[in-house]
Amino acid sequence: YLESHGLAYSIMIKDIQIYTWIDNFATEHSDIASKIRIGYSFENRSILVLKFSTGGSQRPAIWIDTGIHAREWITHATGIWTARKIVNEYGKDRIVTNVLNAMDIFMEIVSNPDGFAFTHSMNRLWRKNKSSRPGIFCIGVDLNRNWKSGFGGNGSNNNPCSETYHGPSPQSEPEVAAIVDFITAHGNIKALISIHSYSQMLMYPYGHTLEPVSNQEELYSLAKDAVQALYEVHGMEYIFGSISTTLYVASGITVDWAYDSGIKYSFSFELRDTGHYGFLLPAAQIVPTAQETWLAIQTIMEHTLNH
Ligand code: ING
Ligand code: ZN
Repeated sequence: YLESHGLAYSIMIKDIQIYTWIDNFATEHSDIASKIRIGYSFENRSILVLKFSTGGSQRPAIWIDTGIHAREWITHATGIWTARKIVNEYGKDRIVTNVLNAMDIFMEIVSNPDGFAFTHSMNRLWRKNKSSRPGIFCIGVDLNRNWKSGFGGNGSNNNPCSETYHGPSPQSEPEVAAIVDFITAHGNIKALISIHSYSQMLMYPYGHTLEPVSNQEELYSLAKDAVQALYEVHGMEYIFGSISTTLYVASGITVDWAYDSGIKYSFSFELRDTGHYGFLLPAAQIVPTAQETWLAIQTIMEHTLNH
């Protein structure tokens, strides 16, 4: 039994192809990129972060996560494209070079590994993680409702069978706790960009209240500039504003926690499209989506560097 169990386990932790890509990427670009394991998922998959750094220690940093929601495949793909872009442009592109000479960049590409595996094996449209608890029939917590800020409020659900189930308590999910612990221990993250799909939006806190954040005018004008830069690439229109006023009230979300933890540049994207293909965005749109998103990310990174 132990042998077969061990075998099943080793197959399981290797089952996401994208992990092989991350391994190879960190090896091939070891001068500037490295792989950090910040925790384990509910089903014991490694939670990996790529660190881009040109030196220093605990430099101010930018955090980017993709794939918090399993079915939002364009976000993982955009993460991969962006990681490649960062290593290719360092020493060439002015913004990337300036940013990486002073700051580090952290990228968590597979932020919901169990859910991501499940979208490949069983259910392409799975959103939540895969946690289960004794006596609870339904599986999964919405990892964008499990954060401390406004936990359990409007726009989150108490019912474990809901797609927006917030979980039993803040950070109850290992995938969320890993990020909270990492960012808190780091202590010098200046910007956080949490990437979702779809709807073509760039948003900032708050989600859990209609109340404006203290630097809302700055975030508004930065979002405006970022969306304009994005538009100029392929003419895609993104709307922008606070989450609660642009989309809907949502509580316990990543960027609200980040903002309340002192990360004053906290943004969430909703990438392409506006609903025609939705989560099933055709592969032909991966590169154009990543290209335009990159211009917006660069705008946010440069502003963070200069403030
Ligand atoms: N929509 C988001 C959701 O979690 C969102 C909307 C984005 C809320 C960013 C808060 C922050 O409901 C998707 N597509 O996941
Ligand atoms: Zn999402």
